[in-house]
Parts: sequence; structure tokens; C-alpha cells
Amino acid sequence: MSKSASIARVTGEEVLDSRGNPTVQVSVVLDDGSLASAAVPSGASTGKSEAVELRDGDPRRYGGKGVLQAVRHVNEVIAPALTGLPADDQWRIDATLIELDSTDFKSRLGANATLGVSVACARVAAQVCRLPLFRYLGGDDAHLLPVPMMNVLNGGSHGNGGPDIQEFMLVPLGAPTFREAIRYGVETYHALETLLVERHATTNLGDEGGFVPQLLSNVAALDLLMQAIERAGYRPDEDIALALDLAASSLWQDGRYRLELEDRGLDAAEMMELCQEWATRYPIVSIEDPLVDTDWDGYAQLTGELGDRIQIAGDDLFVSNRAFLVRGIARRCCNCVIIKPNQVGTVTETLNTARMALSSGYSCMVAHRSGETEDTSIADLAVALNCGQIKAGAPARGERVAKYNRLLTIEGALGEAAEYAGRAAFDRRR
Ligand code: 2PG
Ligand code: MG
Repeated sequence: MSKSASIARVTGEEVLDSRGNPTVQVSVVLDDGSLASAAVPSGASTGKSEAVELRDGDPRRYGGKGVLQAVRHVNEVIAPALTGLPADDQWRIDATLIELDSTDFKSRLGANATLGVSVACARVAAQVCRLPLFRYLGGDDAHLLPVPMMNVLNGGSHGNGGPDIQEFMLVPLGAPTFREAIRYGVETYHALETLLVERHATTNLGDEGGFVPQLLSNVAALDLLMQAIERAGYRPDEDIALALDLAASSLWQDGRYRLELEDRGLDAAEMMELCQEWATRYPIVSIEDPLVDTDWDGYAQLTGELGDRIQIAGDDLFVSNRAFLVRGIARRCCNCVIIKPNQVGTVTETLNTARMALSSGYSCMVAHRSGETEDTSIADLAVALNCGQIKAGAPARGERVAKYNRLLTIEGALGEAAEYAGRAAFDRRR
């Protein structure tokens, strides 16, 4: 990169996410004229210790959800501090953001402000280095296309009127390439739609593009997915497995896990039994957030019982934060970490958490948020990490499809160097 490529201008603005809520978009211009932008996603079922998403709280604008303060922090606090820094020094850029904020959870500037800046800087630096973002972040070895975990049936806080369980995902791990994996998933998604139409059930979509059928029980959703896989001509398990995100913190009410649809409440032991039962009856390779994010002992127990067979993924428990992961590793909680850059607020911190997980024998699943934008940086991040797993919703709705399309492009650009993670991504013998 030429010596002159340093940061000349950083500009934040308020734009909209896929739920119609305001979010932060940042553009960075270098002194050689290069320009790139990034937009920040937003969660609905958020972990208690996520980095702070700064919202204005002014009821006269967007029901209090405006992000003008975060935008002002980009323009008035961050921009002057970054001007003149070399764009390709991501560590220094992020260290500056962390220092400017100087709180544990980015509560001063807002993680929506810091992440927008951090990603936009990485993007523009990649451009100047004439590298795709995944190569800029991951180096020469970045070549592994992740298994797309497609959330085709939505419930919980992402699908009003649907099942209590938040996410039912197709895992096309038997496909030979990423492109084929996408086809397996799309064909099954459409087969699921056909099944629902035949049953005169609604085909409305939830926040992540999956269907939100009205079912009599949560397990009925698993049966539906099994039928859809077969209807599309695939073999459950061999070609397409299943994964769940229970988002159990959102089910937690008065000391029990409340399953509204079935009008019952489960204690922790019963919740663990339910996971065991489902993992035995169905080809499930991954269960995310099976317990409330305060139950570290429960996580250790469940990981001990199930962790050699399936992936137990911690999202709300770890919030992509290295400090929480260190604690989880010491206590043997989970064997997979969900990686969401906006939970921690900078690219460097995100990479650090993921790399610590991978070097400790944990797997990583890079993830979108339920409120998304057309920004595709998580697709590049998954390849940069060679981590083998991404969840970006159903193969429907532009903000979800954008991530899968970006991965198709990456696979094409890599040519023979591309490798599809496939079943090996879920090998528990590591
Ligand atoms: C999750 C995410 C993304 P949200 O729980 O894993 O699917 O949901 O962005 O609402 O936290
Ligand atoms: Mg989750």
C-alpha cells in the first residue's frame, strides 16, 4: 500500500436496517481518494453483556430508536482522532476506538459507532491493498467456504405467532461445494413452502426470511423440516442436517423456560433432557443457546453430556467477547462460539475472540443479526477465519441473500483454491 493512503475523512449517517429501524452507516475516504462504507446490524434477542448499541431514546423520532448520537460520535469524536492514521493499520485504528471509548462495553461512543468505523476502515484498506476483504483480514490461507446454516423456520422474537424456538436451520453439509450447498438449501426452502401451502398454513416470513407457521408444538417444526428435506429429494443427515438456536434467555421467565405454544414451563434439567431427546431423534448437529446466559454450570453439564456428539454453541453466553470466552473455556462451557462483530464493537476484538476459540478447539459460527443491512462483511469474515460455518438466515430477503451471494462470488474468485467446509466443520473429534 502506498505511504500516502491515510485516513482523510470519516463520515457517519443514519440509515435503515431490515426491520425499518435506524442504524449507523459509515464512509471512510483516504487521501488517495479511495472510499468504502459499512453498515451495522442490530439484534432483537440480545445477550445481557453485549457491547452497547447506542440509541437516542428520543420518543419523537423512530420510537426512541434513532442513532443520531452514535452518528455524532462518528463525526465529531472518532473522525478527528483517526484522521491521518494509515488505513492499513487495523490494530491501531481499533485501539484508538477502544481508547476513545474507554468503557468496558463501548457505552460512551456506542458499539454501533465503533463497529461501523472499524469495518469501513478494513474495507477501504483492503481496496487500497488490492485485496478482497477476506484476504485482507485472513491472509493467503483464507480459502474455506463455510457451511451455510439456513434459518428457514423462524419463531421466538423473530417470528410472532410461530414456534417458541427462535431458529430452525438447514445444514447442507453433504454438498460437495458451497454453490451446491446453497442449491440444496434453496430447494428445501421451496419444498417447505410447498408443504405449507398444501396444508393451507401461512407462508408469512419472519425477520430472518424463514417461514413462521402456526404449529401445535415446537417439535412439529422439526418434523416439517424433515419432510421438506425428503420432499426436495435429499437425505436427512447425509445431505442436510439440522441446527437450532433456542435463544433460551428469551424463554426464561420466573425461573423456568416458558414454551408458550405448548403451555408449559421447563426447569433446567428438563430443558437439557429436551435437547438430549431432540439430538437423538433428529439429525441435529448444533444447538445454540440451549440455556439462559447466566447458567454457566448448566452449560458445563450439558456440554459434558452432549458435547462429544453435537455442537453446543454459545451466543448470549459469550457475546463474542474474549473475556467471557476465557471463562467458558476454563469451565468447559460449550464447544462453539457464535461470532457477531457488533456484540463487541471492533474488527480486531472480533478476530481475537474467534482466533482464541479456534486455537482452543472450539468451533466458530460467524453470524448475522436479525436486523440486517446489505453489508456483506460477515461473509468475508467467515472465509478470513477459515472457520467453516456461517448463519445468515433463510435464502430469502435481500439482506440475507446478499451474504450468500457474496460467498458464491468468493468461491468463484478462489477457483480451485476454494474448499467447502462440509461435514468436517462439525467433526467433534477435534
Ligand atoms: C441470534 C441472532 C441472529 P438476534 O440469536 O443468534 O440469528 O438473533 O440478532 O436477534 O440476536
Ligand atoms: Mg443466537
